[in-house]
Amino acid sequence: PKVIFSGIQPTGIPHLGNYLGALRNWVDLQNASLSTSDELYFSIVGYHAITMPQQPARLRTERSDMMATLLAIGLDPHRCTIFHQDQVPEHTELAWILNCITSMGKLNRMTTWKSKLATAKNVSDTTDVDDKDLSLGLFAYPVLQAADILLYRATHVPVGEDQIQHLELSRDLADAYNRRFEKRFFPLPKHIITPTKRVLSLRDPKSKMSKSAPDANSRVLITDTPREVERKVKKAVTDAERSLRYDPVERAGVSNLLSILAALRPPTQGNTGEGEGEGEAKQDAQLWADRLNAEIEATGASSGQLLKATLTEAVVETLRPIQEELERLRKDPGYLHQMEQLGRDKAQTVARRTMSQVRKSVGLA
Ligand code: AQP
Repeated sequence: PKVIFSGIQPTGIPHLGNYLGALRNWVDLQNASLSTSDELYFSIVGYHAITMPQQPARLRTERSDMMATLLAIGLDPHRCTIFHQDQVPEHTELAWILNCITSMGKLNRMTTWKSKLATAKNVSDTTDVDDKDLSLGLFAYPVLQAADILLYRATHVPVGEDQIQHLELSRDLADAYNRRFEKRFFPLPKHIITPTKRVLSLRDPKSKMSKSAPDANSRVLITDTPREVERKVKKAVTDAERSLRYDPVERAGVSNLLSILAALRPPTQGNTGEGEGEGEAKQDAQLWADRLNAEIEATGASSGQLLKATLTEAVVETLRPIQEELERLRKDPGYLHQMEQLGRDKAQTVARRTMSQVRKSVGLA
């Protein structure tokens, strides 16, 4: 059986990229696990959230909001272990041990680190900014992520495309640990990628949709009201061509909207999006383009307007039940607290078992 682990930072309300690239896939995996004995761990990674400057009061709210969100999208705390990483201190203990077998050179090559470094250089008016301005914690971020995964001896990790390099590092570290301390102790985790592995910014379809992008119109949050969704989708970058075509190179804006639409409403019957490959995802986006083109032909509608109206409706419909459930859960802090305890206890049992073996193998107490 598989052991599946994935995490999300409590750094704000998830956007459609987080939802389609990761969270919805978690629910699909949970539902698929009904007929298997796969184990599922989904973690809210508070220790990762403090690698960038953070306000304590805000972090507190966002931690519990994220727990409510995970329940609202349909994760079942009795079928999965849903927990706060920062309630299980073994994560930092294993991270330390892994830090000691990770080379600085390897971390220096991580693209997420390099892009944070580039951003830090851009926003500073001095030319000699370097890694002094970013924290050691941010540099070691992927090692903590490896510790999260390995602590549960996970075999599979569902993530978006931006995390593939980090997952390769987890595999390298598992292998390095096994060679040095105990043969075959950690499985080498594999990634599971969703067909919508990279949702792009609505305003700048060259970059990914991201929580930290300064333009709030670049992302749809899962708590956005129908009016906000409509407004943001209306402002999305498209082009002036009469018909639609899925062409991510030449028509990035239109193609991004088509793939979001196809992910939310798979055009082929019986197609749930589950277990789908990249090929089918492209095909689905093109099928939507064909369907809308037929309507453009018949009615003379503008391609951009029709695509945006259809997408708005699909987003609003997808988000409605999630938002209703989220509202209900936010009013019930007692239940959320209870679910946090449940998750922590389940995670801790496994984490303690792994660490006691790790300490022994490494030669520690
Ligand atoms: N645009 C995206 N498309 C597909 N998947 C995405 N993920 C993030 N953005 C996209 C996936 O979401 C999961 C949670 O990631 P996280 O908690 O690390 O969130 P994040 O990366 O902090 O979210 P952002 O928006 O990317 O924040 P920034 O860019 O501000 O740091 C992961 O599985 C990730 O792959």
